Amino acid sequence: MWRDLDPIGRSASSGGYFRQPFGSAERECHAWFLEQCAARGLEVESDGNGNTIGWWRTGEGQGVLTGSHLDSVLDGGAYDGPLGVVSSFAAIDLLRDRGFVPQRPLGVGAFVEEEGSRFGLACLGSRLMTGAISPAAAQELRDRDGVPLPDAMAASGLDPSLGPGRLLEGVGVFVELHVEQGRDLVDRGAAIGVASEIWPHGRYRFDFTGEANHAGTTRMEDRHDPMLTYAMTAMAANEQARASGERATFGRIEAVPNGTNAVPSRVTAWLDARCATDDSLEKLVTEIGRMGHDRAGRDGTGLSVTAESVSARVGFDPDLAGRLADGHDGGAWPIIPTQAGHDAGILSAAGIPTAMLFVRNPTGVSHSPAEAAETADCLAGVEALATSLERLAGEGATE
Ligand code: HGY
Ligand code: MN
Ligand code: MN
Repeated sequence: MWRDLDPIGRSASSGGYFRQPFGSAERECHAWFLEQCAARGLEVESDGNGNTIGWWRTGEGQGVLTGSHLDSVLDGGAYDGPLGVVSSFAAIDLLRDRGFVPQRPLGVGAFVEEEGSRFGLACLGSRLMTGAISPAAAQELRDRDGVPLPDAMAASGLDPSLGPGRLLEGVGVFVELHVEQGRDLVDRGAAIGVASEIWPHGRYRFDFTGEANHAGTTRMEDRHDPMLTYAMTAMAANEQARASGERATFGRIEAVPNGTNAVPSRVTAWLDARCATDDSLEKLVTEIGRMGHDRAGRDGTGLSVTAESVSARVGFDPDLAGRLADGHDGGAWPIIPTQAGHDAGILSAAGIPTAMLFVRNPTGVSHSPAEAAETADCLAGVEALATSLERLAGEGATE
């Protein structure tokens, strides 16, 4: 399965992946997902948002859902998302090899646009599925070329009918396996971990406006340069986050007209901020905005800040996390926080009992072509997921 996915959407120059939702590469991954469901006799259900679940329909009652996402960030790694999906199919194969018969249905899900890398809103598919975003608001989303979400879906052959469908009706619990995006497990010498929480995090668009002018003839003191205000704001964000042990990143920027010999008229930059509490996230972003406005006042430029995607803190069900983490030969799996958002966070916030399993990432690097995981740890992840599914769907599994 891993070899099937390897070449899809992979850049020959960087080795990174470009699997943006409803683009050809991501749709090829989705076709692969349907093939894997068919090969295992899983009954496929989809909603009008592009989310899909393949069900092993045995037993009765609310099902146990696993799975993850197949889309990537721009120039992303191979594991973020797909490792959870491939491990879900492999765990089902392992359970079947062991003659395990689930007492309740087992599903493998693939949620669209988890990264928000095309339409700017993280976990768009799972947010639509749970009603965390309204269809009306989702219809307003556009990609960088101005293509509206419904048009992008229709162009890929989907009939967009956005909003909460019935996909979650049969779901009693969700467990998502994901490559760790950090070094906690490698520093602990542990191959598998369980998530305790997801930090609150958000994405904010900073619009800096200035005065276009000649790069050579305009004296420095006569300029109203939005690039300068942006640069000082980026410095301030970095200093603020360092001071409080939090995270602030400007990773995306657009300058207009983006000319080499002109002072720009406008600079748009996106801040990704992540903090341990909702309150400290609010404080950090407010402070960065304040410092940006202060600098704009000195540069004679303008600034407006717009929150584009905000995810509140998610505390996963501690009993469920403990049930999955305990009772293993090598000792209990560590229960650790993450600063990375996930569909599991959205389903948990929607009230579905949810857990996450992490697979050790030897470097901690993610959202990069260099993202990697050892095969032995990935196989340990399949075993861990199979064991977890057994506990959740086996004999005497409680609701
Ligand atoms: O950006 C994130 O936190 C996640 O990797 N989508
Ligand atoms: Mn992910
Ligand atoms: Mn990611």
